[in-house]
Amino acid sequence: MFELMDVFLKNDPISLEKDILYHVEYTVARSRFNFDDFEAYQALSHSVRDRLIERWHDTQQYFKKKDPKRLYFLSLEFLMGRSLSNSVINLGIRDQYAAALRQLGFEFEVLAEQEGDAALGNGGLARLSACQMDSLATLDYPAMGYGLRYQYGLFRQIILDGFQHEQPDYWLNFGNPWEIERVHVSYAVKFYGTVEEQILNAEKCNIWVPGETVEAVAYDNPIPGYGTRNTINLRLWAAKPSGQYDMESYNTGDYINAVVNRQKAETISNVLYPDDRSYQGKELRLKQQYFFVSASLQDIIRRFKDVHDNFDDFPGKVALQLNDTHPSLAIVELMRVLVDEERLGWDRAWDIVCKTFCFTTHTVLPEALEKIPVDLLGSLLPRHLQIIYDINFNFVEELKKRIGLDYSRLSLMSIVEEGAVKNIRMANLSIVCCHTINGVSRVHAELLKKRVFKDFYELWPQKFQYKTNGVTQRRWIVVSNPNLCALVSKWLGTEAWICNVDLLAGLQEFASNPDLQQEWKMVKTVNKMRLAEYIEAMSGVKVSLDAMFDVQIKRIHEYKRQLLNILGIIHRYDCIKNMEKSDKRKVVPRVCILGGKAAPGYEIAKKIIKLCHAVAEKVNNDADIGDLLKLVFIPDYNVSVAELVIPGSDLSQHISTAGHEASGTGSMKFLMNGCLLLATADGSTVEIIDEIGADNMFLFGAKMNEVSTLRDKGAALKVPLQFARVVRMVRDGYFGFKDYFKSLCDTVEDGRDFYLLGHDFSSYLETQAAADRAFVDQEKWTRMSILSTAGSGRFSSDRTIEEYAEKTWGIEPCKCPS
Ligand code: 26M
Repeated sequence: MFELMDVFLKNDPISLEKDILYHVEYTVARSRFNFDDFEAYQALSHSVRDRLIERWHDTQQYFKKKDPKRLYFLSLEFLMGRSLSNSVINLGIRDQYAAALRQLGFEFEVLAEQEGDAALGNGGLARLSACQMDSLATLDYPAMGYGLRYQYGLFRQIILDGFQHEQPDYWLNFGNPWEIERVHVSYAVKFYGTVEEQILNAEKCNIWVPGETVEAVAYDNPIPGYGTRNTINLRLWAAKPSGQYDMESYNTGDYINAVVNRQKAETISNVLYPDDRSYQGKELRLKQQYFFVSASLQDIIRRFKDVHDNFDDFPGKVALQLNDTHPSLAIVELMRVLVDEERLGWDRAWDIVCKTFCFTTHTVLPEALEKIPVDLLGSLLPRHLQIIYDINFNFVEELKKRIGLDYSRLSLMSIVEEGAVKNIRMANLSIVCCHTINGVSRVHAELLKKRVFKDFYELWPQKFQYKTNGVTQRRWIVVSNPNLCALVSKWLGTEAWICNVDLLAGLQEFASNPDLQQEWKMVKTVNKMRLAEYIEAMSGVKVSLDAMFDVQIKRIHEYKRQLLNILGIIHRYDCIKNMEKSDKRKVVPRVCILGGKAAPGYEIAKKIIKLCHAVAEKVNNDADIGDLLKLVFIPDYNVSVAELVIPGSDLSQHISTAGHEASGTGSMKFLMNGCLLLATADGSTVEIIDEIGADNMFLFGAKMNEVSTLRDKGAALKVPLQFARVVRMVRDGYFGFKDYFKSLCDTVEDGRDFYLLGHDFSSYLETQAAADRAFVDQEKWTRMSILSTAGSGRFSSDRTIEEYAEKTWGIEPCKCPS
């Protein structure tokens, strides 16, 4: 018999070296005497995978034994990025692996670059899920994530002649060592069909007779915590043809067609939908949502029933978190299972559902709230539509008792939107059925209460909360900025901040210390060098390390105002062009860096990308300008590009029109890395000001309470001459493509400037000038930079997750013994 410890893998460099060679030979099937970087990466990651699996098994066993209340995090999107570095750092064996690889003639960093990103998400919401999974694991919470295993992640952006083109991201091409296929964990998911009235035990009831079955197969992705044995599970579902054959078509001899049709089932999990906030009613998207929700709930209910036989215990053992409304059909599905299958009766089922679900919304735009056409839902999920109608009937009856027959309010709050096309309002459904509705920042919560969900807030004020977003310092400092990590640990005399990021505040007392300042600048310069090399390789543009690296990286959207940034760059270019030679010496050199994807159907966003390239073409090739101004667009922005760009930037821009960014999490990553922020008072920026003080950042622009008055002024709104001048340059074809840019210019002129670029332009330029002045004073700048990192503690996802655990989910840590 083995002693338990015998099966544990050893982590000293010699054992790791042997283990890597084992995987070269037997997993990758290459000769252990001859393998390249990619093969070495594959072997290395399989070796890490083994260690993850060990901890993962122990954690799942321990959770099972302890049977605590668990959190299930349902999200259609997870932007995990790369796993290798993160895993070995969280496992605490990075140095041992690096030593083992050196013996084999490889460098850890080089192999880490071989990995592609797991990009199963669009942007903020999806990366937030990934950061939160890291915190859930690190803080030992008994939690599990559920999502979809898309075969194609977010499209790859390629730029041809300055235009964005989309290419498929077939990320599984070279295998994925970070997942474990669970062929035996699979569930049948049903669609279409009819609802039949039946009599069961002398009771009339509605029974769904589905028409199509697809199989959901589990793929488990272990998520290791930092400094703990706990390794939680991210379970992603893939669609496979069902094992239930349609004998009819096989018997009629149409074998080929029968096989081809079965194969169509797989399309459900084929591709991630790019974020299109004004999208409505795509059948495949709805199928994805239900497929994922149904499989997850079957899994959760099976786990519950393994130990419990009374559903009244369900809310005490299960918290279900809806990441936006995308998984909100889970509410209806749980009702259906409890009423139709478990036969609990409506009232008991309703009580359980309401105590189990909570919902977080990630938007402020009412037009971005998800709606599903009734016809579509009725054909795909007929029984679910009935249940929604029943929920709505009860809700509206209740509401009438509370507010009387105020029909306009009743119709606004109804889950069913009447009109030419009848829709189900998924946000209303979620609010009615969840015990808690969370916003993602303080001001977001205010907007939800005062505007977006005002009527619901008046009805149920106690349901509304907020948890300001956070990001994980493990990925955004430890993995991506190892030099800063080492420096911070040296000055704080401890690595404890990696799990308790509030300790970063300890840097405040050294903010003016010349030695720290010197070392701090050194770290920044080394990171800027890496970024400069990348920029040159990607775009051929050589940039000076003395210049201020000014960065805006995020999805391209009008409200995020990349256009304001570009118009500001045109203004800067124009000023330098018209300067006396002697004045040019005073110009603070800048490298302006933009990156981000535009949704494929979002024309204006695509034009912004093209404008950026057109301006870059002119500016970068102008001999009068030289190193004083460079503009680079980094193609195919994703998580691993962010890991490279953020540590190497001096200044970052978060310049959405006030009242439009629910939170914003990019700013927090820059803040942690000591990059100064140039920002509007929007979303989480307002809270960053509270932490580091307005003097340590560059703020500008209309305030949230001014926006609607300014908008109402329309064409009467005063706009500075400089603004008119730069827009005119674009209009007149100074950067070429005159006709193409016309509609883009139209969005910001003649009273149509919805996002107030014209109004905010002067204060934007003034603030940019203030940033220039601060940069010249390197001592002041470095002090501000240190204070940014020192003040970033509140923006750790550890804090967010602890708040959720305590105030929303009611779960407690469950630490697997080491
Ligand atoms: C919609 C329809 C069809 C396909 C995809 C979508 C869709 C996908 C993602 C719509 C919105 C999606 O994400 C919204 C989002 O990322 N919101 C951001 O969430 C962050 C985390 O809370 C916040 O920091 C950002 O402010 C917010 O914009």
